[in-house]
Amino acid sequence: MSRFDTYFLMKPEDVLDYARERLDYFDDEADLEVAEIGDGNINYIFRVRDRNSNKSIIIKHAGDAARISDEFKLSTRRNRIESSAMILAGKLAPGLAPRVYKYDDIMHCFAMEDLSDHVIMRQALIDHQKFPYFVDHITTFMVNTLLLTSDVVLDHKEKKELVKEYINPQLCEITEDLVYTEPFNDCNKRNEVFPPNLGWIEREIYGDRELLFEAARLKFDFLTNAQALIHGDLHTGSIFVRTDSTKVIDPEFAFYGPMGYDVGNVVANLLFAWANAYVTIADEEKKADYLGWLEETIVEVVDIFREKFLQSWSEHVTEILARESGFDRWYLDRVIEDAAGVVGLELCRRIIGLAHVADITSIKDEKARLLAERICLISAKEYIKKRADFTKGLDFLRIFKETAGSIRV
Ligand code: SR1
Ligand code: MG
Repeated sequence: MSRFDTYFLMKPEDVLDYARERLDYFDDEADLEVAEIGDGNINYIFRVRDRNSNKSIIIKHAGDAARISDEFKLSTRRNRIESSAMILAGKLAPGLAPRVYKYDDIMHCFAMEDLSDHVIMRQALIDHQKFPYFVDHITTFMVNTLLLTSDVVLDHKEKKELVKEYINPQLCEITEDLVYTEPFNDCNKRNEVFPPNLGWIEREIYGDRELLFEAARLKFDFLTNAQALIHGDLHTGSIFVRTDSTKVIDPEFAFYGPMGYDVGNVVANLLFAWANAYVTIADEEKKADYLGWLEETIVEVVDIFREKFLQSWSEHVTEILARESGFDRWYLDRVIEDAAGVVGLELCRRIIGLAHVADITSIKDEKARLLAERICLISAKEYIKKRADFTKGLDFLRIFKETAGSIRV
């Protein structure tokens, strides 16, 4: 009998014992230390390191509620989905997801590669760092994980088995509420609006019936379009970067949903970095240089995603009717249209809803933060309402830059 035969919420000392007893990773003589390093909204993340060899590992552990709020009661089994989605992503997109060493369905934790030599991309962008391989890596990750898990490539019965395996109702409900509903209708009274922006948001967002109608259409697409195994939370806080390396983490929201949800999340979170740099970098030369890199990155994420998607389609398509001439472009244009809608939703929800982003909340000057929020929200309305007009990378950038150039607060 071991105390790890029955689930309990582990404290750091328990994790040390767990690593000794249950992981076949450290030597018997290892001198282990542990630190809780998580700052996410949901789980507990521990790093266990052997002081002798400097070998280390990450243990991700699920509690029965989200860390951000006890209101979110969640099954501790959620990291089964997370660890298996991470393993699958590593197979489909080699090198772009951390290695998973073990999943424990009793203690509801899994052990994975320590990425201490990487940093979380959101903070790195706030610190104005550049990542020359990011576009290549993230577009490969998205094309491979999305297209290769879809009906275009997989046998339809095999795909339906995966739909079952990745059914993820509780985490999807969080997204349905926090991304698709509450930013447009504060029905659960959980929104956290920056006070100087409240009147504007009540009038221009909650009061815009056309916007609410389009958000409803997008919500029903998210609820019903089992297109591919999506990451489901692909923001810059879910991406670890080093100059020459990108690792996508945290696929706990994975399920069969619309491909555009992942693409839109990446683009929206690069736009948050743009808004941050636009209002915080004082030196004009530095500002132009960094905004220039972000702009190129945003445009290329869309354009290179398109290129690789069509290439991969031509290599991997198995579905007979999907081979019809022109169907690939028609399908891809729908993905990009969905992505534009999601850009708008993500821009709204990270400013209006419960879960904010540091790109915006770290802006200390009140007027500068208000300006950054308005750039995001005014353009968000266009991404959502006019999503059918978005095809290329420049379409995504243009609306944001035009908005920034035309508003004052
Ligand atoms: C209750 S969880 C809040 C947010 O954190 C996660 O990273 C997801 O983005 C979720 O919407
Ligand atoms: Mg996360």
